[in-house]
Amino acid sequence: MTTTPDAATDARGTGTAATATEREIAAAEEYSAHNYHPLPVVVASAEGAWVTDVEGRRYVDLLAGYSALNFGHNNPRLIAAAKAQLERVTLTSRAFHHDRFGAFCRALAELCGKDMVLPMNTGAEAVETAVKTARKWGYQVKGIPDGQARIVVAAGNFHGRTTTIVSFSTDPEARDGFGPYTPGFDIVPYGDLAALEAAFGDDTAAVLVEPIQGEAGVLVPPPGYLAGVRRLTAERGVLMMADEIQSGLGRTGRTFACDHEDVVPDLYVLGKALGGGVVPVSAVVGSRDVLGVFRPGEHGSTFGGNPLACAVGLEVVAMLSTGEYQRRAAELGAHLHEELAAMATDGLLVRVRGRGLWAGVDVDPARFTGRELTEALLERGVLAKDTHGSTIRLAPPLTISKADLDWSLTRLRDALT
Ligand code: IF1
Repeated sequence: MTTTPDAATDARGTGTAATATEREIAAAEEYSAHNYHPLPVVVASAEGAWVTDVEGRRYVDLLAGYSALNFGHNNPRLIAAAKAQLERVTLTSRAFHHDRFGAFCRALAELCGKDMVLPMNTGAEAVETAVKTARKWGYQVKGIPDGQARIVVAAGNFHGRTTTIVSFSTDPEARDGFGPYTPGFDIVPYGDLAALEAAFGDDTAAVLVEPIQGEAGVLVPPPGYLAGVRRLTAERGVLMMADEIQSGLGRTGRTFACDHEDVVPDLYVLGKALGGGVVPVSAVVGSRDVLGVFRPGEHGSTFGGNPLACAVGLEVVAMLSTGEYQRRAAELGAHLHEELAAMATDGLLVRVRGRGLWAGVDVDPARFTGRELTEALLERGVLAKDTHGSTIRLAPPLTISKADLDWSLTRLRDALT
């Protein structure tokens, strides 16, 4: 048999003929740290809600980069904004001003109804920024004795993977083996206002909370919880910091998940979709009396607020300011939840949670692990991601057509039957 040298040599150089998929997976296995266990699909290109693998097979993407791809793959407006900026200037560092920065910060502040923006890159960096803001504000404004500031967080949280952030994780996988841990955090059950109030002391600077917990399985808190957090924090002079990195920017059918309870936190923590799936863009957004605590040299990042990030982020904010994507997420989300509820009624699913185009679906652990279900979906042309146990999460791009959504739901029903 004649083969090309490429096809005859896999990444281990053992000379075994392999498919393009097998070769790529072998290379990843051999040359990358094993901190992920991806599904066995190798994506080569994508458009809208669809991705194509190296063998030419097509899949509907129901993960959408954990909501980073709210506007779909290769969104023409975002790609055009990025291309135009690529031809001009991509990086200046914050040592100099550049001509995309002010427009982006102003537009994002306006979208949030706030005064100021502190741009960073990844979600974890934005969360770290919020933690530093809370501490500095606690000392400078609230008068907490130096070094004593505390931040209340919720059990089951996911806020990122830095050493400080995993210090207040309750997930052994995320946390164990990475100590010593950063002190200064109090953990209370999610959705429990009495426990939150009991955790408040004179040294409490802030509450950090996901309005809907993603990693925990798209957990929607009891009605009134967010409004209660807002009321209690306001009463006690504590900052409310909402991690809307995954829940924000249209996903739940409103601009922010906090909007569902008419709650405006002191700080919005944003990421993922803010970069349109093109570049990493994150930010903390707040009022002048909170974000105004920073002085030059106290915080920053080489890449935060770079021209390319600002050009893409500005386009993202412009797209969100019409409300069109939020409406789509609300309408298609209602349809998604109706269809999932019907599957639950038919006994195919155990439980469904979520809001807008975002769902956490529990299956019978005796029938499937979440991983097994995502593998069955992969075979049927649908990409989804499991989370702990027998839960999968569904978060298609907000741009998905109803027909494509229905196509993937038919595949889900088939996989479950
Ligand atoms: C991974 C989860 C999703 C987040 C919230 C901050 C961050 C995230 C609410 C940090 C990141 C990601 C990261 C990704 C898996 C993923 C995730 F399952 F772990 F929880 F989306 F559901 N706040 N979430 O959801 O943002 O630093 O990653 O930009 O593999 O770690 P980042």
